[in-house]
Amino acid sequence: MAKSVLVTGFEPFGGEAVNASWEAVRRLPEQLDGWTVHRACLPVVFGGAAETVLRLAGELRPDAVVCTGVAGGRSAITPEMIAVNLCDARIPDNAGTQPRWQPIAPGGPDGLFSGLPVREMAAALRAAGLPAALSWSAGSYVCNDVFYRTVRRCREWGIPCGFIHVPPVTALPAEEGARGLALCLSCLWAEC
Ligand code: PCA
Repeated sequence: MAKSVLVTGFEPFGGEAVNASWEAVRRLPEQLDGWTVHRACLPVVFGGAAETVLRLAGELRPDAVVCTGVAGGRSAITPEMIAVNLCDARIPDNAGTQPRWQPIAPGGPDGLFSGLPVREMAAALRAAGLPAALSWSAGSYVCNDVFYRTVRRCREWGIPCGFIHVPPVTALPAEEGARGLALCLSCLWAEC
């Protein structure tokens, strides 16, 4: 059977009309280098976003999971290196919840490294002329929450999982975001 990857973006939040992550993900082809690319748009909701990814992953049984979100203020595509066990929301999520300084998983590890080949991804992006940098922090909002929860579960399942932030569409057009994500996915095949 063809290998597959589940790639997610997010719905808009914080009063924005679009979310660059879903704008990039929805432009990805359904087939890439012989892999099936399953695409999904997640709600910007603490806990609920990760539940959606993990439910889909349970149904689709992909060989890898790559979650993406928009990072306001960044101008480069940034594979995230580490998820932290902390929720601290500057603004409420789309369900109106605003956790402050709370662990995601009480008693869980403080940090979890990405299971993606993040250095290779950043190098591939740069080689293709796209702005790229490694990031040490996905923040403490819903993106980090999804990152932490999905990496933790995917480790149990034995499949690579991680998170990539993209810039807003005003800083990088969605077509370029999609081109960048496709390049990142190409780095994954060697890992699966
Ligand atoms: N970015 C937010 C949540 C959803 C998104 O696209 C974040 O960085 O946490």
